[in-house]
Formats: sequence, structure tokens, C-alpha cells
Amino acid sequence: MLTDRRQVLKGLAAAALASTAGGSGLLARTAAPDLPPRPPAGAGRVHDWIFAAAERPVRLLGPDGPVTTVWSYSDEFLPIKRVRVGDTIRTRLENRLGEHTALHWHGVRVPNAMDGVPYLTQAPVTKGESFLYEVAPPDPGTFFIHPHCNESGQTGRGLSAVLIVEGDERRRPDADLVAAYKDWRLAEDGTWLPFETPEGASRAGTYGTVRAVNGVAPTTHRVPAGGDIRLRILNLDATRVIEPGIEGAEAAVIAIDGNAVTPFPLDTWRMGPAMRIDVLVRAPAPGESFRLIDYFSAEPWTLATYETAKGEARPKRAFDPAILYAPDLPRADLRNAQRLNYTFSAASGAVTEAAAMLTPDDPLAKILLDGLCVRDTSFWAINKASWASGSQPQMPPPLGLFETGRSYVLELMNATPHHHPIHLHGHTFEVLSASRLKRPRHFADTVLLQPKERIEIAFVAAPGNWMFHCHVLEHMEYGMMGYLRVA
Ligand SMILES: [Cu+2]
Repeated sequence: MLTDRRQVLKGLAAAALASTAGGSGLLARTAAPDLPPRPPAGAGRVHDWIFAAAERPVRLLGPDGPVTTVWSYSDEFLPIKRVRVGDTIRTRLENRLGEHTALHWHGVRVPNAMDGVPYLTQAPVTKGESFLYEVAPPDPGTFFIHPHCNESGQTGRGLSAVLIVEGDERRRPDADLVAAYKDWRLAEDGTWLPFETPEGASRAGTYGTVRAVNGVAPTTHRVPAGGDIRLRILNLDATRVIEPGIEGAEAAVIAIDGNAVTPFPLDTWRMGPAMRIDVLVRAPAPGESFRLIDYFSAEPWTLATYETAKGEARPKRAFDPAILYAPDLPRADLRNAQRLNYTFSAASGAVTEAAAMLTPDDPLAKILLDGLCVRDTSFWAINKASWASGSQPQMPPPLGLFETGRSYVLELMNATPHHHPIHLHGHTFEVLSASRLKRPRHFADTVLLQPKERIEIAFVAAPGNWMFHCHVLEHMEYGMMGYLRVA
């Protein structure tokens, strides 16, 4: 039953992609050709927020489980913040932790000074200090906020917030729900396990022990029967690739990384860490339910269940998922764009290279890795340059010099057998082509490079020093990170 339905969906998705693709390799010509333009945003509100990064006790293993000391921005664990496009957010980050931190606004096109990268865009915010961020998100969509230092340890203990920028809907759905995926690395007594391991850092990453959505074990949500449900699915995990699909209802992808796309049926969508999709689901009849499932796991794993109330349903009508306006983003001039190549590989050096290319159960890997001190090691590189691990005030040279306002096409090449979700700060790029996984042409801030895949992205350069890195946290911390300088 499950297989039949998945095959039907696969067929639908393939047909939808074929109709927009225009030939192999070349994806659809525009990101959202048939959505109407978004009207200009009016004068917005000012939001004054305090993000007090501190230790707080939370029962992550259930109401009867042990207490875990998490790190969070407020008493609300994993805050979900909503603003409207045109609003201004003034956030005071107060650091009550024992180490420095900062706030990065993932996917939001912010001025470089607000990008939250210690040493590169601001001084680190040390214990007892605070920093005022002022951000006016220019684009609606689904984003998130997280630190950009000791990221596996800080987000591993919980430091994250979801940011929803409203203003992209021309038709309001009947419900708008967040499913933010993130594992916890916990021992049974509720204490944290090491967030980094040589085995993980040198290969696919160190996996959590407890799978969770919105901070807790999967739960059941109530939705209006026959209603249109906007599901904002975020992969906030440090490591894990997920492939969400919907079982028991019709569903379409309406936005990728917050950017509207011409809706296409959701078969599944492969998402590395930091990637998001917005999905519109037509809820079933009263008393029925649908499930959000991760199909990338060895066994399909239910992320959330959505139950409709018994009784009244919304009147029957055709499912029309085109509820969003088109994105309003700078588009690269492809004819005059400068082309550059970036290769994502294992770090050079016989030991790290060998370790990174071995399969997890190879006994040789253990012998190689046991000889390495993790914090002083680079396992990964971009164009053969490895970001030095640990915190260091001296910046390495940039991975490229760019000109403000000029168009660029970057060819990203994965020379490893692992997945790498590649993120560029401060820009929303267009994914032009992909050699392995078929995707419609779309805007994004993070794109998943399959093993050995080549992907072309295009963007118009905005001024600043912008981090460019893999979002598997151990990969970035162990070398697969750098920055582009746009002047
Ligand atoms: Cu990676």
C-alpha cells in the first residue's frame, strides 16, 4: 500500500519535473514563472527581543525522564519567532554562557556587520557581554537563527531559534505549522555525549542518539479537516540528511529555503542540515490523519502525525497549492557572469585523506583516527584550503575575490563519497543545474551536494566577507569552510 502510493507519487513528481525541465541537465528556465509578483511591503513594526543565551533545565527525554542542562535563548526551548516582511528586528544577545557566542541569521540577506560570524564580521560576544543585532529581513520565508562558533557544541545543546518572515501568501492556509528536525546526543541519564568524534568528523558526521522534532519526541497535532496546511519543515540537525514525504494526504512543495517555487508534488525531498522546505498539504476527511515521514532513514521514521477533528470539514474543492507570490530576488545575468570552480574534498595529507575515504567499518579507519588529535586536525578542504579548527583571531585568506553587483556562476564539485550541504552567507543563489539529483531550478541558501555531484549556482555579489561552508557541523569545523570577499 505504502509502496504503491509512493510509486504513484514518484511518477507525478517526475512528470512535473519533466514538464519544467526542458532537457536533461538543464532545469526549468525560471525559479517560479507562473506565480504573481509580491506587492511591496508597507511600513513595518519594530520588534525588540532579548536572546539571553544561558543554561536551563529541560526534560528532553520526556516528562518523566531526567533533567538535561540545555543551552537556549529563552525559557521557551527552541523559540519560534514570527515577523512580517518590512519589519525590523532589534535583538539584544546577552551571553550568560562560559564561552563566546554570536547570532547568525541563516538565509536572511543581512548587512555583513549583522551576519554574526565571530572574528570575521564582529568581535566574539564573550561571557557577560551583549551585542545588539538590527535586522530587517528583505524576503519572506522560513529561516533560523544559530551561533556560528563551536557550533556543534552550542547548537548541540540547543541554541537555535526558528524565524518565520510572513508576507508571501496571497491566500492564507487553514493552518501554519513548524516541524524543525534535530537529534540530541544524550546518554540515558540525560547528560550530553561528545558532540564530535574522529570517526564522525572524518566521515558522515556524528549522529544523535535521540531523534526529535521541535525539541521533543514526535507528537500528534490537530489540524482542520479538509483544510490546507502549510508545513514548514526545517532540518536543524548537525549531521543527518532527511528525506521528508507525506503519507495519507496530497502534498506539494511551495517553497525551498523560504523562497517560493512553482508548486510541484512532494514525492520526497532530500535535505541536508540547514535546508528547509515549505509544503502545502490538503488535510483528509474528519477523523483521518496524515504523517510526515523521513524516508532517508534505514526504516521510514515518522516525524509527526496530523489528526483531523471529527465533525465538520472544509467544503470539497480542487487542491491548488499556488498560494504564494513569486520571490523578489536579484537574479544573476548568466550571459555576463564570471564562472568559478569550487571543489569540496578531503584535506590533503595522507592520513586525513585516507581516513576520510574509508568506509565506517574499515578497521584501518580506527587505526588511522586513533593517532589523530581531533581539535588540531583538518579532515576537509575547499579548493585544497582547510579552515584551521578551533577559534582563531587571524583569518586565513579568502577563497575568492568578488565584485559588488557582479554576477557569478559557481560550479560546486563534490570529490568525496559523503553528502555536503553547501551554504553561502548573505546571498540567495539560484540553483541552475545538478548532475545527479533532479531538482527544479530554484532559489536557495544551502544546496545538497550528493557524493561526486556537480552543481551550478548563480548569484549577484553583495558587499562583505561571507562565509561559504558545508553545514555538516563537523565538516565545517574540521576544514570545509572558508569565506568569499566581495568588495
Ligand atoms: Cu560536509
